[in-house]
Parts: sequence; C-alpha cells; structure tokens
Amino acid sequence: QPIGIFDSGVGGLTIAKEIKRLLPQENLIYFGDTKHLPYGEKSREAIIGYSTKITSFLLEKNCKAIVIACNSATANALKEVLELVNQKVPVIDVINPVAEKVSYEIHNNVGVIATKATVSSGLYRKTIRKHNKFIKVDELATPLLVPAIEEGFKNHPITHAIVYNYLSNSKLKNIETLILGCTHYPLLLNEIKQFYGNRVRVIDSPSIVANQLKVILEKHRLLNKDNNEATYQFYLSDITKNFEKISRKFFGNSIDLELKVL
Ligand code: DGN
Repeated sequence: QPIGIFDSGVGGLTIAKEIKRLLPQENLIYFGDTKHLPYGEKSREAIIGYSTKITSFLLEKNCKAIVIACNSATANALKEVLELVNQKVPVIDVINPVAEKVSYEIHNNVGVIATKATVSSGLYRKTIRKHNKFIKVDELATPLLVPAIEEGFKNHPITHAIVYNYLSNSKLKNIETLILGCTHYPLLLNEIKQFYGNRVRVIDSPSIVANQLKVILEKHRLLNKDNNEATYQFYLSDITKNFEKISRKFFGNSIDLELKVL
C-alpha cells in the first residue's frame, strides 16, 4: 500500500524527497493541485474543498497514510481532512510536528515565513506557545515566493530581491531561528541562507516531517517490509513544465506525470 502525499504544487516535493530518502522501500503517490495554486491566496472554504477532494482520491487509491505536505492546507483544512479520514489511516501534517519540536528544543526568538493563508491562522505561534509560552514567535506572510518558485525563478535576481526584501522586515529583525512555514520554501534555502549567514538557524522541516511519518508508520505497524523496488506515482491537476523539471530532479527521469482533475 502506498503513502499519499499532497500539495498545491511542487512544494510538497521537498517533503516527498525526504520521505523517499528516509523510507526508500515505501511506495508513494503524490498529488499536486497545480490547477488551483497558489493555495496561499485562497479562502479557507476553497482550501477545504481542494484538500478533502484530494484526500478522498488518495483514500480511493488505497493509501495507508496521508501526508498533508502543504502548510496552507494544514492551517485551514486539517480538521476537515481528519474528519473525512475518520481514523481509517494516519494523517501527518507539516505544522504540528515542526512546531512541537521547536517548542521543546529552541529557547530563543523564532520567526516564521509562510503564505497568507498560513500566517492568518496563527497556527505555528499558537502551537509553539501552547507547549512553551516563553518563546517569542513572529510570523510574516511572504506571498510572492510561491509564484516565483512555481515560475522556476530559482537562483534568479528577481527571487533574490524578493527574499532580501522580505527577510529585511523589522518583524524578523531579532530572530535566531527561522521556520520555513511553506513547503515550497526549502527550494530557496540557498537564497535564505545567503541572507542570514550563520546568524540564524533554519529549521529542517522536511526531515522533521519525514521522521514523524516514520514513527507513526512504525507505531501502526505499517512500514513496508518488502524488498521490491518502490514505485512513485504522480498526479497533477495541470501538468506544468516546472513540476516536470523539479519532480524529475528529485525522483529521476523515468517518472510519469498523470493529469487528474478532481
Ligand atoms: N506549499 C504550500 C504551503 O506549504 O503552504 C502552499 C503554497 C501555495 O500554494 N501558496
């Protein structure tokens, strides 16, 4: 049985890649809702609609666990996805494991950059402070980054300028730790690290989420013990050049992308 993973576009690939690295024997099905991206600008109702449809599709595909590899979907639709799944399979999101780990391990000022849909939910701040009320958390919406990434503007002067502009915001002035609160952002890790140098520690969210998935699969005795080569299936609501490029970079040239409009 495969693990189902979804995002609005290429962002969730940063999580899928880490899952593939940590759990190489697991079959994966990835759904990228490229037709409706960016989720970060959409209403809560719209994000709930997309997320629940995709979850139903992944359940029909017999997935043994669902990874919501999108912060905007987690922040707006986690409750509805959990209700739909109704404990038939475990659901792993991208905010709770990261916020919990940070609240236990970090003791300084934390900054979060994310989409508008995630920042307006305040979920990182609320979750971190629920576990540790002494941590100061500042969240900043950085909405231009996802379109820049989806347009393939990596290592591009435009993206550099946007990153510099956002990170210079006074809200992030005194942070010592940064959470990339959008699964697209690890694709701009170089630009972000260039800005901060060694001053700020950037949390490795994909690795935290992949580890959490492993723990949960172990707990439910769902780890794949077969020695067959793992399969990777990709469904997209719109097949884009950028998705093709990044998915092939992470998963190899032989993968197929199938159009699936829900
Ligand atoms: N990658 C998603 C996230 O983590 O929020 C969504 C980005 C988007 O579609 N704007």
